[in-house]
Amino acid sequence: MNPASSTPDWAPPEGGEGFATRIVAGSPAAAGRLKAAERRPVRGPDPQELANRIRAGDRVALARGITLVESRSATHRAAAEELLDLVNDRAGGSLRVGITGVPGAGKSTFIDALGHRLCESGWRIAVLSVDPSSPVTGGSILGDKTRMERLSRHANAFIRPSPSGCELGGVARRTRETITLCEAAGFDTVLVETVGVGQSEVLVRDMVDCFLLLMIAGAGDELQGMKKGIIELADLLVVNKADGDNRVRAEAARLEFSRALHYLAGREGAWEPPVLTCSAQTGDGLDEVWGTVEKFISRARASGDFEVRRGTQQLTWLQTQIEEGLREMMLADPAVRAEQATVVQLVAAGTLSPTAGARRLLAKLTRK
Ligand SMILES: Nc1nc2c(ncn2[C@@H]2O[C@H](COP(=O)(O)OP(=O)(O)O)[C@@H](O)[C@H]2O)c(=O)[nH]1
Ligand SMILES: [Mg+2]
Repeated sequence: MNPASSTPDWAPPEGGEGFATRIVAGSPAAAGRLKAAERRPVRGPDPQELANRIRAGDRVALARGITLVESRSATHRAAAEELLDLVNDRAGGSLRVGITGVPGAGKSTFIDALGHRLCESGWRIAVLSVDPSSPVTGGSILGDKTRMERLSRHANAFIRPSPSGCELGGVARRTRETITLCEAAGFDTVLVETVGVGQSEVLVRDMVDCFLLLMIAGAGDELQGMKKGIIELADLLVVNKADGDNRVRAEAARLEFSRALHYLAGREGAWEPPVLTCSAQTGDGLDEVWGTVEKFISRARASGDFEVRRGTQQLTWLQTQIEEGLREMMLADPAVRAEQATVVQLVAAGTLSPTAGARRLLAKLTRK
């Protein structure tokens, strides 16, 4: 159970051609790779054994299980689904908190400091990051590892960055399943770090119970732009780096954000997201931040909003899984594949409309 003595949790997903195989719609090369993957079945770990070990809190097994759900090989996918079924009764047991903010806002430092406090109080914390732009072997992941150094050494913590080279939707889809595995392993709090630069926070908002936006004073237009989209998703806003000379500016930013939030329509009767300040570096304000998260959750539980939100998230997941399944069926279908090149050519040449082309390919799938 000592993280220092086991396989590092932040290790890049090992082996498996699935990781190297990116299936690109319509690409004959991709179809070839898919065929090759089918011909050479990869022997994955036994789902039942993995499930037992994960349930027992074995973090090496948890890391393997996550690698399995992240894999793109068809063989691995089947094993991953079996594994998820085997632990499904333990799903939903954690408090899931999403943390977003522009790069450099201090998310990793914040999670390290907050997570460490929570671990010291006996909580078991899993940290997942959703950052498709981070190559595992360089840049921000190594930075994150350093910045979450204290937390990564704690026996109650488990840290897992997202795999490299994944497209955004894929990362978020697997993150949802990774949350389930962490819950099966007995983690009672899952913190999901996501970069506030695009679509990822919408996807992450869809899988957490509380969504926290970490901000900094004086980030200018970047933050002003964020006001439109991300601020409206947040359940709680925190201005970080309120330390030293920056305290006054952070407090001014807090007031400004409070005012901006107040003018956002459609929040009557609902929870009005509080705006707090903290310093991830000194630890000032972190207890208040967590206290507010807990208050938000207990209010949501009392009002029934908690269950409604989780229920909606389950349905969104169902929908996503169906869409993914359909896409995979399309890509793997021999009749569709045989017709695809012709349709692509005709549409590119302007002879066939995209709508008619899509219908022609879909008809191949439905005529079974
Ligand atoms: N002064 C100060 N610096 C901080 C604080 N939190 C983070 N930083 C620094 O801000 C930089 C970016 O932090 P990081 O956690 O990597 O941000 P992320 O990109 O949002 O994960 C690092 O140099 C941190 O040391 C804070 O509360 N106060
Ligand atoms: Mg970070």
